[in-house]
Amino acid sequence: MSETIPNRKIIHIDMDAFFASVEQMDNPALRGKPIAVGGAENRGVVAAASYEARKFGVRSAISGVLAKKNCPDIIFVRPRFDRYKEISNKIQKIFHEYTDLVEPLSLDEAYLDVTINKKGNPSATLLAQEIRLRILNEVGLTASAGISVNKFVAKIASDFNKPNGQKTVNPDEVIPFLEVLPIRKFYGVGKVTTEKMYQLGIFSGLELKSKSLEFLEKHFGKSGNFYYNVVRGIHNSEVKSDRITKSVAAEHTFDVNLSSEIFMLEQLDNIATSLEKRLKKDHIAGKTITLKIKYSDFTQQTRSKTLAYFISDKGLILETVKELLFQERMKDSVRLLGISLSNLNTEEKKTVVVQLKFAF
Ligand code: DCP
Ligand code: CA
Ligand code: CA
Repeated sequence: MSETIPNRKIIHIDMDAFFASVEQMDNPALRGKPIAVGGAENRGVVAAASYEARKFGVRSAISGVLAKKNCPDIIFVRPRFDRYKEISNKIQKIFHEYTDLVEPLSLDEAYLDVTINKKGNPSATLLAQEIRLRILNEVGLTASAGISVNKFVAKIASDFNKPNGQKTVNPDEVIPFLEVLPIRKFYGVGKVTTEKMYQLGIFSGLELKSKSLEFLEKHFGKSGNFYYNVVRGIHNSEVKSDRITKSVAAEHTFDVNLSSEIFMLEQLDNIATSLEKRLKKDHIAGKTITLKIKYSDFTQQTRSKTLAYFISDKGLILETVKELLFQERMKDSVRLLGISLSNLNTEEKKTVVVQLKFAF
């Protein structure tokens, strides 16, 4: 096998009985009761069921009629999508305190790449624990998590200790984990494919692995290649972030306009200090330094320089800023100065993640 498995640390977080849990949180009368969100209308379908209702065989996607039949005490609740969206935003905010490599899959779940993270914590397992605790404390809901080397395994693992639990599949456990995994639990293998796999004598990962690439491509087309790889622990799909930080900036507007470069340098020193603080906190470095100047006549100017290497230290930032400051005379007295750093190392994640020591 010539392909290498990149050493990544991926967390998949999924909220427990999401819509139903929100309704039970907001309305104490519903707590501890079997409830179904949706399904009340004529021919309606259940969107979410509380864990109390699941004991009676009430699940999402079944009809309200069947839910009532399985569980006569079921309480139907009207969905409130705005509220779910609001809570979804709150959990996304928490995720972004750990990494900007966050890929939401739906309102209630997301992948996080924490190989490099803002807390500088090498243990993805501990990070997942911390994130789940914060969701509980700050939002009031439980979540489950899966932790592993790629999105595929993390996603499957988050279901293992649900609700309110988590599972880590360490790098050396990935292959045995997938070998004993029932084929219907492979993410991306739906009902129809599961049936087809059964027909071909494939019931677990081990049997899937025994099939050649040609065999799988013949029976499953393009997906054959996907199945062939994932069961070998190969899934290189990146966490596709919805917002990647492109630059970090700090600036200051003065009470009195400055006309002396000496005073400006003093101010730039302060600005560089707060910029450095933010860079260190988020473990960010950059190559391009930009000095922003707003004059008292409200015109604006920017001067930039790109280095061959990443910097985040105040001293190095100031060195370049000074150069930019003296490069050209000021047009007028100055009312605002700002420093920003772009061309960040966060945009080059592929080159920095390899060869990290694994402490899951
Ligand atoms: N949902 C929906 N229709 C479906 C499935 C789900 O509207 N057919 C909504 C309601 C769920 C939410 O999406 O609360 C999240 O879906 P999940 O599949 O993650 O299910 P739950 O969060 O409800 O339960 P679990 O604890 O198993 O994750
Ligand atoms: Ca969920
Ligand atoms: Ca989900």
